[in-house]
Amino acid sequence: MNAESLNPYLEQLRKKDVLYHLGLDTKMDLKKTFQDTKYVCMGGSAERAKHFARKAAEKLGITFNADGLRHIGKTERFELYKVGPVISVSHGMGMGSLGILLNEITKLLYYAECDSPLYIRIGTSGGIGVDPGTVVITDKALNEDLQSIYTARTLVGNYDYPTDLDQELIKQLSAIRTQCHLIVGHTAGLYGFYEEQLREDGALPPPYTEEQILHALESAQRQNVKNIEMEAPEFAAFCLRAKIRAAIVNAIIIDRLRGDQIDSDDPKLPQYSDNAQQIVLEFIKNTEEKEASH
Ligand code: R2B
Ligand code: URA
Repeated sequence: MNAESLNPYLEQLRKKDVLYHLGLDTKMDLKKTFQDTKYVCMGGSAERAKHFARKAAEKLGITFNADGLRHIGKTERFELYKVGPVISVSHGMGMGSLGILLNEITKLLYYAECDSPLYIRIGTSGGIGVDPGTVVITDKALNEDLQSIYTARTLVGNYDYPTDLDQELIKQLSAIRTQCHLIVGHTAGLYGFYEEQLREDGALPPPYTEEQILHALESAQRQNVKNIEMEAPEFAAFCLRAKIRAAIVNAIIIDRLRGDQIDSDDPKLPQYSDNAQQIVLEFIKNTEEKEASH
């Protein structure tokens, strides 16, 4: 990790720091388990984190001992797996939850003396005029004003941070060929799923009209916003501040120009999130092969 961009107090904390939500602490041999981490892949759900860990093992030809694939730490809040150079971990939904995971996983890797891991969010999202099944690589992570800014709202005031992503990584990821449709575009990350994303199917009466919804979605579409989710600005801003190379790869699971409801009986739903995972798996495999041949 890039120590200069992290909290100088960590060196003192190293003696005893509890990574409470991960169920890990600095009394454990973090170096042994995590020092060789090269890719930290995260998404909302624990089930998808486990699925990705299994797929990563298959892709990299890693076999397990008799107890099979086991999570590390506790699973009350997040679920974390380590497979070769890959951490696969869930971050829950939204920027509140993601922020906790980003802080604790980054401290973990700092304590483990891990060199320069790459962070990739592999998530789901609602498309704007984009078909379900498509995968979007984010080139700009935008807030609700469609600006490349993440605002940390604190008790002493608000702090704005830029959300620039690694353009080289975007290029590398968008060159990956799988059977799914892959596009590059802007992603808006909002603080809620229902009202903030202009849904009409929340529990409370929507304060906006259908005309306003359509106007806002179409205006975002004209500004190259391809999808909407709940984590992009914080993820991008955190990684930029910490000098961690990072990318966001989201599957589209619904086109918001066609409705609000995600059909959980749709047999294609698991395939949609698999599409995003496959691109990242292919990227990891290619990177590993390239490095091995040098
Ligand atoms: C996408 O999906 C989740 C909400 O269903 C949220 O974590 C997100 O960004
Ligand atoms: N995740 C979101 O945040 N919004 C959607 O519409 C779909 C997935």
